[in-house]
Amino acid sequence: MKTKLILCIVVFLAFTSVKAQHKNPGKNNAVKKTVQIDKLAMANQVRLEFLHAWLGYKKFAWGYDALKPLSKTGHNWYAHSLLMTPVDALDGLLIMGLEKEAADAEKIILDSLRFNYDMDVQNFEISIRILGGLISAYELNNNPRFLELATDLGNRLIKAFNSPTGMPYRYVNLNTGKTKGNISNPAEIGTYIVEYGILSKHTGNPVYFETAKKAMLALNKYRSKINLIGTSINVETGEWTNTESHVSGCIDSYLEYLLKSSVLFNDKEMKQIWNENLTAVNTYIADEEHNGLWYGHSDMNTGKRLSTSYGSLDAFFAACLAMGGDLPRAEKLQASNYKMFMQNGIEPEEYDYAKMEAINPQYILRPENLESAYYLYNFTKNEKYLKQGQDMFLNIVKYCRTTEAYAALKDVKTKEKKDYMESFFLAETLKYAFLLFDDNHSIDFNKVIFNTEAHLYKR
Ligand code: DMJ
Repeated sequence: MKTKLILCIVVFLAFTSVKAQHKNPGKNNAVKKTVQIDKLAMANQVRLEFLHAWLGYKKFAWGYDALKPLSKTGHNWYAHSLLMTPVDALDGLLIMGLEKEAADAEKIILDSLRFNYDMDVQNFEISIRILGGLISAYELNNNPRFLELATDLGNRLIKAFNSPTGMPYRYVNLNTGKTKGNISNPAEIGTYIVEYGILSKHTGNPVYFETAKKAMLALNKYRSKINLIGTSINVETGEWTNTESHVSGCIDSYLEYLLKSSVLFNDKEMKQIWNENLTAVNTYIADEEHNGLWYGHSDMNTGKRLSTSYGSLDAFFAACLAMGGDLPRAEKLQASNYKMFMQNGIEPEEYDYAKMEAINPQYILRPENLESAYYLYNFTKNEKYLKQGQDMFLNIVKYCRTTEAYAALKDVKTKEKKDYMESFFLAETLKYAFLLFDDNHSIDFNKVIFNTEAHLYKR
């Protein structure tokens, strides 16, 4: 069983790995001479820190959704655990070659994860973390029980889409299918097509892909005359309840999934919608300030600037721009991302780029800045992105590490810690850091795609 698992991972990684040298030997020899970062040492250090955080979870919160690293206890999102941290961490453990730990994660998932609970769950979060993680686990180890779990969960979550418009409600009861939360937002409406599309591929049942796409098309119908979307919308009527447009939380991953679904499924309709949204975003949301390129907030109907607010979530957009082919803008935005991160050593949740000061000073171990450094490095091979990644990662170690794991920060200025370690710290932040430095498993973007929680799938 173990040999079979290792064999599958090796085959998967061989399938996805195209070392940069193979693609362009001349260019990469040149890069090699000037590289000052010891990538191997950095990859090893990230792996050790991943293990440190994971072992903290295991020691104090095994079986719970997440670790509270200061009180050293476990935390569940709902009445019953959905094993969020093991599911989110599993593909990272496999990619980093932490086989014994991966086996323990697999065992607890296969032994005890179940979904037949009378419990309202947030459709978006459970989809990107749990459904997304289970599908990735299935692709990595081919164990049909992961696909069974994913299909069971998908069949429960899909009931959330049962609204007059086809846009999903925010919450769904896993047992009864009863929904609630008719005021939703583009991210929670349109971040399913990657997971659902791949579930359709593996099960042969098109309903998941079709349902997710229908919701995106419904949302697209309500965009403004200038092609912008707002922050919140009623999924029953299509009426906007907040018309502020931006690329931040509540909108971010909808844009990401327009682009990723167009690539993953070669979907022309999604490609066109992505292009139209992107043009509007670059016209009305982008903001060239004295200190660089940023994306602020504007009214979706008039395009009028409402605020110069940016933040750690917005940092993902540099990766999107790069993947969409706009490297000049992507590189400019990543320069701003890095500036925001390093100003206090760690980036704040929300940042006023005109005043260059934190609006919301906390840092909850978010990945987006490292994610964008990783994408930019992959597309440009410019070693400055290795340096950015190294600086950001080492500062996270410096300020967020605890004796037993990692903790969020209440304030990036005081560095006072907060008693929570999000599962995405393992699923995304440390995975992107590892992949940035790791040469053996470097991912060829033409062969894999990441969901918004950094779970990776074959294209
Ligand atoms: C993750 O859960 C996902 O990346 C999501 O799209 C928004 N951001 C968090 C991590 O910051």
